[in-house]
Parts: sequence; structure tokens; C-alpha cells
Amino acid sequence: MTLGDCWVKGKQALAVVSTLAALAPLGALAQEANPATDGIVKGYAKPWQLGMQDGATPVAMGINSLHNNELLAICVVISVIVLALLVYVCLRFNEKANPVPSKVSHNTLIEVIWTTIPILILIGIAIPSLRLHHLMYTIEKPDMTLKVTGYQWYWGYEFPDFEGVAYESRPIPDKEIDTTKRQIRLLSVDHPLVVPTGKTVRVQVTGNDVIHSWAMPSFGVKTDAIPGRLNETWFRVDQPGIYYGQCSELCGVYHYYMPIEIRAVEPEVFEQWIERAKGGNYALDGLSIPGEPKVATLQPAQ
Ligand SMILES: [Cu+2]
Repeated sequence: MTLGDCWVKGKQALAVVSTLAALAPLGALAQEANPATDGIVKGYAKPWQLGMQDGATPVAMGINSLHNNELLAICVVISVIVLALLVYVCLRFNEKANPVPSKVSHNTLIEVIWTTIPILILIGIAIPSLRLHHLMYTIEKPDMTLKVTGYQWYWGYEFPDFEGVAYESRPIPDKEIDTTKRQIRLLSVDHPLVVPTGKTVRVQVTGNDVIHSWAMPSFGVKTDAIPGRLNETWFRVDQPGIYYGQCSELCGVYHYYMPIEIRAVEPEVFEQWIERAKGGNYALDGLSIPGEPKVATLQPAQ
């Protein structure tokens, strides 16, 4: 072995060791207490999660179902058929099995078939996709309107239906994170957005300075917040719980500083909260989500 070979081998070994060292914290992450396991925190990317977050709204459920049931099934069927054809061709038409190859270069029937079948598959995908798009962009009789404004670097929430209810939402600093209150680093905020369950909420999204994006994976919502423009979306959450999202448009140096925390509470709880909020008190203490212990777990850090 030359000196050069030794050098290359040494570098390879170092790369393997450093990769293993980098992966080690992942194991620790898996061991970490997972706030998502108690069923109250619902919209949250779990350690080692595969696939998308569970849908909490009709739109998110529609997206998940289209992706997991329909598109994935079509992909599997196509992949299996193509693989089977490849295997058949390799076995049946190799040099040994088929020493004299056919000279055929054109077959109208086969060409018509391989053009029409993909067209039919695309039409089959387009119909449920367009139906879902229609659901996403059609807001039927909203029960409530919510205005979301992206600022550098926080979110502003306004409830135009309830006079005077407008506040800002910022993440809880790392040092103040209290896991006993189900707070999650970089996701939990001081003043979460509170919405009633079972109600259609129209969301109007705009930006104050640069483009932000209000994205809630478990709601199937990702709407750009653009200065000078009002974008509209909607959601209806049926299950009370805590859901998380983030600004999903690179908006500057503190982009990470724009998480979204939504507390979906039952309409009666929402009424109580909104009454207090009208007086400028946006704290959530005393208002709990069913199944959640009442130990002021909903109280945000001051
Ligand atoms: Cu942003």
C-alpha cells in the first residue's frame, strides 16, 4: 500500500467515524420525552416521523388521503407493472433466449395504447386533485374571520369580528421553555392563536415588510403573507388540541423566530377567552382542552 492509499483510507475511516458521531444525538432525540404522545399536542413533527402530520381539517385530511391512498397506490401499481415488464424483457429477449432479434420498429396499436393509458391515469389523478383544490379555495359561510399579518419577525393576529382583539405572537425563549406545560422549543409561543373547534374560520393573510408564509401542516394551509396583498384561506378544526406551524418563507435573519401555535378549544371555552381578550387579557389560564390537566397548562410564559 502506498502512502497515498493510506491517506485515502484514513480519510474514509474518519468520514465514517464523524458520520456515526453526528448521528448519535438522533438516538438521544428518540429517547426524549415526546409531548406529542399524550394526544393533546396534535399538529407536531414527531422524532422519527415518517409521512405527513395527521390532518386536523377537512382540507388536510383530503390532502393526506389523496397522497397516501390514491397517488401512492397508483405509483405502486405503475412501478410493479414497469418492473415486471423489465424483468420479462431481460429474461425473454436476452441474447441467449432470443438470438435473432425482431426488426419491427413500429406498431400503431401499441403506440396508441402507451399514449392513451398515461392520459387516462393523469385524468384519474386530475379529477380528485381539482376537487380538492375546489375545497381548498371555496370558503362557505365563514363563522369567523381572522387576520394574520407577518412582521419581521413575529406574527400579528386580529379578530375583526370582536372589536379590540389584536395581539402579537412570539416564540418562548429557549431558557424559559417549560416542558411540564407541553412547551416545545422553537414552536411554543407567548400568545398562541385561539380558535373554536367545529367553526369555519376564514383567514386573511398579509405581510407588513417582506414576504412571509403562514403554514400549518396539520391544517393543510400554507398561504403567503405578501405586503400590499390580502391572501385568503380557511380551516375548520374538529378536534380540540394544540397545533404547530412555522413561517415557511425565508424572511430574514430571524425567520426561525416565527412559529405558529394554535390552541383549538371548544366554542364555550373560546367564548370565555374572547371575552377576556376584549379587555386586552390574552392569557389562557383556566381554559383547558378536554383531557388536559387543569394545572394552568394553558398559561403562556409571561
Ligand atoms: Cu417570516
